[in-house]
Amino acid sequence: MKLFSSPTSPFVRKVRVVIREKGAADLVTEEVVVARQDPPALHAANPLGKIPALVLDDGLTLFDSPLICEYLDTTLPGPVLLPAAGPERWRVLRLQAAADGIADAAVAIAYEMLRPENERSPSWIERWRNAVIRSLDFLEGEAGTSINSLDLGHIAIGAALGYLDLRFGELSWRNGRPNLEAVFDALSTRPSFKDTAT
Ligand SMILES: N[C@@H](CCC(=O)N[C@@H](CS)C(=O)NCC(=O)O)C(=O)O
Repeated sequence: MKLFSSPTSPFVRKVRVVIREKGAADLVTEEVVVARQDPPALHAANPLGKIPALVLDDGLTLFDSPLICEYLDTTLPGPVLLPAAGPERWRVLRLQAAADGIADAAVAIAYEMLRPENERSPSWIERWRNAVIRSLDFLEGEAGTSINSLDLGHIAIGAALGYLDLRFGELSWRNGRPNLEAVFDALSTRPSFKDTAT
């Protein structure tokens, strides 16, 4: 399999952590691309032009990180990261959706900041920032305080918080969120997270 990748994308990191937690690093080669430069090979794999995109050995391409993570979790041996059915499945997917939403809003702000200052929208930046803060508070109440059994929700949370550390240190997401900090600290000790840190 080939993964279109980037060392800083939170969505790619989620996939790279899943690959490592499944013990499958040897099965996946990575091609680092800059999605905003529109490489044709990425467009062939994902018409949306976004990373991550996964090319399977039979040529089928998968994109959008939740789909890629579910494919890897379902088809690879190793610990189950997304329960197949029942309330636990919806709990994990809900946490992943909130964490991915934080990453989406943070990436949108980062892209906006790349534009010339007179083209930026302060009101959109403020709206995305508020979404990040509300969702951090939501996760503080929902994500628990420790990791008994690692799941895709934890992995998505770790990837989103790691991205905030990388790009938005001034947001100080740890302030007033001891539960999230404890979960993040526990994740950060895992080889899968250490190996994919930037
Ligand atoms: N919903 C997508 C989001 C992926 C995404 O936004 N990736 C960014 C990099 S962090 C990207 O490739 N952006 C390029 C673009 O928007 O043109 C997923 O979960 O995979």
